[in-house]
Amino acid sequence: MDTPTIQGRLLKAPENFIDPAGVKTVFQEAKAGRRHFIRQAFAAAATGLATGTALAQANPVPAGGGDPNILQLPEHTRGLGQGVATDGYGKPSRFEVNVQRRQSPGLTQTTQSSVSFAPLQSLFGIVTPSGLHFERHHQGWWDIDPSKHRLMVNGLVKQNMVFTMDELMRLPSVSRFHFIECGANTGMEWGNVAVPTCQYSHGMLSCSEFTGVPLIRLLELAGADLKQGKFVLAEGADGSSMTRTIPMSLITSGEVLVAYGQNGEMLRPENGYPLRLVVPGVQGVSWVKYLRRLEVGDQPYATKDEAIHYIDLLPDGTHRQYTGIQEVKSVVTTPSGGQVLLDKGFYNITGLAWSGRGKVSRVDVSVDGGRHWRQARIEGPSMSKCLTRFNLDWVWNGQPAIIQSRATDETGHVQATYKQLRAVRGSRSIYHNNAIQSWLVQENGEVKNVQVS
Ligand SMILES: Nc1nc2c(c(=O)[nH]1)N[C@H]1C(S)=C(S)[C@@H](COP(=O)(O)O)O[C@H]1N2
Ligand SMILES: [Mo]
Repeated sequence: MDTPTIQGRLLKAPENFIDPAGVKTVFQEAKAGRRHFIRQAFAAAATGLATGTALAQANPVPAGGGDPNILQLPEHTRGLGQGVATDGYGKPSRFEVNVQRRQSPGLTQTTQSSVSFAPLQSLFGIVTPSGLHFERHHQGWWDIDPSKHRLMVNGLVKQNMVFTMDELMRLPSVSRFHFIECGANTGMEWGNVAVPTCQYSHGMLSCSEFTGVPLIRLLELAGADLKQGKFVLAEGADGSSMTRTIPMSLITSGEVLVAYGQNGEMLRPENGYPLRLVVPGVQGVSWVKYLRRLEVGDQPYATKDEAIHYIDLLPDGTHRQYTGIQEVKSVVTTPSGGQVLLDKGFYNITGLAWSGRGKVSRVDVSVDGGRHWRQARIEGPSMSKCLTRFNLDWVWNGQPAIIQSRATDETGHVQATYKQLRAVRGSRSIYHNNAIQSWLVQENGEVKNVQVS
């Protein structure tokens, strides 16, 4: 595992880690240094004349003369900054280099059939920057030439149709914010605690503004038989032959999009450029990337990715199929596993909540392992089938604390405890684990992933 403890803010760096100016220092400064720094600055200004010589030595006299008795100013205040467009496509600050999507070593044999997890603990608000969007590929990603890409619509239609990207992009478009969560997110935690951080426990989750054409428009153009045609098969153009059955009821509601846009620009290649299906509320596998074909049919297709994969193993040994909706779920992202609270005192407990059935209506937070709950503030837009940010004020008294969040959605579904979930689903499943997550804050400030029975 590459530098496993460096996941983002509030993290203590391991001994051998050379922190360029690290986020940790920001917090240390906030704790002890800032007032001291201000006091020093004032003292220097007041004794300006007396310390004039020392300052003049430390501070070069500007070319062409000038007052040497000025405060010691940093280079970025005295010098000339960089010009525009040195980076035609901008990048994050070099100080943010530890905010990365990461793989879980040993999870898969090849990186082409693997997952990278989004660094949820380092993100603000609800939008996942496109470069940090989690990735899940069954056979590697491609950067497909959009001028050569085609989308075919066939099956129970009057007229088979083939669209070019240009043709699709001439149609009226919509833009909507939605989360995408892999059905296997949190899947490693079914039996016991397995991973250290929320990046690994919940990071197969991202949220973007997607732009595209409602799939129903394309079906109308092709004259689809919406009486007989109860399902649509979606097929990707990569070697994984990713094929999924989408129920027509989701499509006629206008929610399912054939999308080319993500956060204001074209989709990233890793996320399906130039075209992917967006199926709000439904597990990621149905969001077929490199989308090349849609077939209207009268029954589910029972493809490999729905007959034998993405199914729920139940305690009696049977499997459940076609359980694609991502039920109500939430996770506290700070404080979370791998982070370190530097001192007791005030903290903003913050996290994300979402539901595949609609809006999140309420989030409760406990700091004592579920004995008492306080209602968290839901911040900013609370949209349907979209990530929702919640915050709660908390003063840590330095004692061990177990932090949990419990979300409720607008249909009344409430997130279950592990005990409740395992009673119904067992502990050997992979998919659709939406249990309440617990983080233990230890006396030394270190935060650990734990499960409360
Ligand atoms: N064509 C194609 N579509 C695909 C996949 C794939 O491997 N190939 N993986 C699926 C799975 S399992 C998930 S969780 C999501 C992941 O989307 P992302 O890589 O944009 O995060 O894409 C889905 N669509
Ligand atoms: Mo997935």
